[in-house]
Amino acid sequence: MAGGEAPELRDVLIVGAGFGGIHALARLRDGLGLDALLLDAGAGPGGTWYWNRYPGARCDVESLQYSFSFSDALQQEFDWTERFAAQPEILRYAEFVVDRLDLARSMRFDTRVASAVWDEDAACWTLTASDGRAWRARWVIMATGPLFATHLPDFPGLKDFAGEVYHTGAWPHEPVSFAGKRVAVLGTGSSGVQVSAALAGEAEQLYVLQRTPAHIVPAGNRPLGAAERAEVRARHGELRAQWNAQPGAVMYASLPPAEPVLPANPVSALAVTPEERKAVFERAWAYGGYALHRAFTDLLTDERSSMLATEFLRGKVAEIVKDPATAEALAPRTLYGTKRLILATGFYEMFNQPNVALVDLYRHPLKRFTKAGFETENGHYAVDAVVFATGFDALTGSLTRIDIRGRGGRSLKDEWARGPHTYLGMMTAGFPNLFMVGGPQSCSALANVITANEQQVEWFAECIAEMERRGVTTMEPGEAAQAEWGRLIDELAGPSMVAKGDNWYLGANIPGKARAILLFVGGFPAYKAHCDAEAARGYRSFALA
Ligand code: NA7
Repeated sequence: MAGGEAPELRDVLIVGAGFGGIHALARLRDGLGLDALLLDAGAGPGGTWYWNRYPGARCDVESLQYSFSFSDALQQEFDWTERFAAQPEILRYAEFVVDRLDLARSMRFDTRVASAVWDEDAACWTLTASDGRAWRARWVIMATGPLFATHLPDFPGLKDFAGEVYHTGAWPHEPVSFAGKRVAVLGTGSSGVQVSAALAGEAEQLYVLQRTPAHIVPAGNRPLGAAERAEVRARHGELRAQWNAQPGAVMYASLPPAEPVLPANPVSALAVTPEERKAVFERAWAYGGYALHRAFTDLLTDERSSMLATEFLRGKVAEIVKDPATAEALAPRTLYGTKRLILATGFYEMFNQPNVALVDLYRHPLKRFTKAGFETENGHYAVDAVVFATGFDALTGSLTRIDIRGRGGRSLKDEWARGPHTYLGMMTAGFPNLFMVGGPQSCSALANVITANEQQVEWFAECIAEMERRGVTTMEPGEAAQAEWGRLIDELAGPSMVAKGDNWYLGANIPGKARAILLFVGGFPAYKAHCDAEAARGYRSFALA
């Protein structure tokens, strides 16, 4: 601790100033009247939208839905300008919320929490920052986000590369110019697809390094008008209820009647003629966004139907990309729905530009980086800058990178070495009074994360209120309930495409990470029902002492 001072004592410490942490602070400080303090590694709020400020960064949930519902004032006062908001606007929204709710006075920035240690005798946590400052509190909310811990593979020769190196998930705050430069973007997940499309218009030469072709659909982004905003404001209670009844707590698109919602089709993709199927897929494609998920009922549960969606997307790539070899390499080959669908604007189209080239790492694997660029089995490419869009140690990484020690010094990282154990994705046995927002085994990253976060924050706020009413000091889930939750997580994922690919939902994107189902695949309404049932049972699955 700095200067030998005693750690500041608070009621509750919140880690992370993303949307989960912002809401937790508002709810616990202003709703429950607790002495709450929020700590964040960045210099301002926004969480993932603070760090992922790469060109082209944009949310794949519609702005009118990807926003808080807990405060009417917030819903009424912020003017979203696009159907899918870009990062600067989302960051502005986070700052607006912090300002509007007067939260900054309870936030400490430039504070990277390095450890969290439970003190058995005092029944409280000590959080220590990387610079030695420390705080103590009875409750800790880890609002560290599902997509925070960036992943940079250990590429041979990277330290020899003399050019500029960036990671989409930790983008510099100063503007970066790629004009007149030869740039490589490595990775074609959402981040790689977005940043490449943005750089294609700026870089002199853009190489897109792809290992696995992704499933990509047009976002269908467009400006939002005042009339649309006004309608959603006027009807937001009713619309929120409709959206929250969907598995992903989200609906495409949000604005009836201007743009009627494409109804989920209750028919199997296998039950129609090829012509009918193509017509339905085309309609969903034209609609944009996640409408394709709703084109048929079994795209995410039946491998044959899933492959039909892949086939449809292969055809679309061939229609758009003029060079047949490039089109073939870009066309997805794997099951639809095994990885997160990517919403793009202009990605396939940019390969028709003379300054954009695909480097197919599947056919010609990357050998090494060199001083001047990189080398594949197909030759050497000279570049001035490399942008890594190689993703995140998702869901668990932001927690296991902090040295979290529970009862008897138990290490969370060690306990989760073979996969996370939680109850409701919110608490874990042996780590009392530590709540997670957007953590593993919840439905956060498979749903509209803001809505999922809100539901969790409301749940544990009520939980803390109940502890106060009962006069108990600690709360943690029982091992049996936790084991049962783990079985449910596996069971739900069984038939789903999520369990059938090498994706970050399973930890399969990180070499050496245990493969485990990291999310509740049963949908937001079912997840919420489990949480509500636990509260209604009086938190029987928890030890309250
Ligand atoms: P993703 O979706 O995990 O994408 C990472 C990309 O990086 C993906 O194309 C990977 O190819 C590629 N990658 C990772 N490691 C390597 C190596 N070693 N060699 C070659 N290529 C590699 O991360 P994003 O940041 O794009 O998106 C994460 C989420 O953020 C997204 O789903 C949205 O929810 C927002 P691979 O497919 O593994 O062959």
